[in-house]
Amino acid sequence: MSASQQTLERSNKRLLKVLEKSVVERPPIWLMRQAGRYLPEYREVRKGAGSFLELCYNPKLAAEVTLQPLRRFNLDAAILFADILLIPDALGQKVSFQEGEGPVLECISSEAELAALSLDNISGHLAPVFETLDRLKSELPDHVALIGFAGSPWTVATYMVGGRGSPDQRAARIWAARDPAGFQSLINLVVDATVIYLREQVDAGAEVLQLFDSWAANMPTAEFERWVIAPTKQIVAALGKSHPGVPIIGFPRGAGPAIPGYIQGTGVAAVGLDTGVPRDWAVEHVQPLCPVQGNLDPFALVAGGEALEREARAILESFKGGGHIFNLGHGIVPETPPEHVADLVDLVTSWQG
Ligand code: 1CP
Repeated sequence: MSASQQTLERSNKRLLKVLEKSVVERPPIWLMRQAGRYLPEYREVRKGAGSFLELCYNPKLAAEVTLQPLRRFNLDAAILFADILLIPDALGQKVSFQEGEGPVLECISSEAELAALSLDNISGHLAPVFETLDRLKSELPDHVALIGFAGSPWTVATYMVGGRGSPDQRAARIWAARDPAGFQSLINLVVDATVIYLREQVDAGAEVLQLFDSWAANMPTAEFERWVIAPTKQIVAALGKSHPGVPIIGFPRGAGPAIPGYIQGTGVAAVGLDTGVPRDWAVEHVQPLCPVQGNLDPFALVAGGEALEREARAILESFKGGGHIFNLGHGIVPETPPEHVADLVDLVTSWQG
């Protein structure tokens, strides 16, 4: 493909345009967890797929559930159907998903236990994910961008150490405080695995990457710099070297006033804002640094009607002066009526700022 064709192809995609800092007439929209249990057709595929991990490692079905929301809604991006916990699984840690309970992992609590994990089979183990991307590449409409993703090392490590999601990530926080050098070895391993994983996602067709740092809240400044910013910076730099021009969206959920330092310290191309970030503050302190994504309360999407319309319009108005990608402040919850998603997508795609 010639350079001019490449430019043409990219320029069809509103999400890529915003990430390249071009001006667009309305923001692109995609939604975190746009594939998932709120869609009856997802529940149907999920029932027949075996375990949740089996669904993630089945390229045909994973591609199918990635495409389901795009058949219903006029979204500007598809996000690979996978999970942030495929990395510990690929490293050799036992991961399972308990029905109605979320993920359960066999905990790692010391540097010695890291010896059981290995980078050797990352690519082989995750090959089905790359095949999912390869299938999606040829099936997406021209204007739809393909997003790959991984968890950020800190968030992935909180699950590896704690064995499950927790409100305060205490197991990882305590290990990091008690034995920073040992915990650093775990973070380094996850950084290396994530770089391999994301590089192969791009080779397989991902055009944008997102790093989910779901548990980046409430960290003391020095810990935030060491465990959130530094590993993210390493990943951004490594991808920038091997795959220049592929934008990475960082989502340090709950980081609040640390967000500007996160952007400057990591070099991410855009940043996700959770629902708690005040918009006026973000317009002044975040949007001048990079495009912003998100902020809509997932529960406004459950409520629908006037509450949804009011919130969505307020976000569109707030961010219309700079780079903006419309999204939620966290993932769609299972009780969301799909009709409300249709209403939201109609509102955003017909909006004329
Ligand atoms: O049975 C089911 O269907 C399980 C529900 C589910 C789904 C649909 C899980 C279990 N993971 C996923 C897919 C998923 N996970 C995607 C797919 C793409 C899309 O957005 O449509 C993505 C991007 C993720 C990312 C992910 N997994 C995160 C980061 C985002 C976030 O929500 O904060 C996290 C923390 C996970 C772990 C995880 N996987 C699943 C659950 C229930 C959880 C969270 C558990 C907890 O609260 O700690």
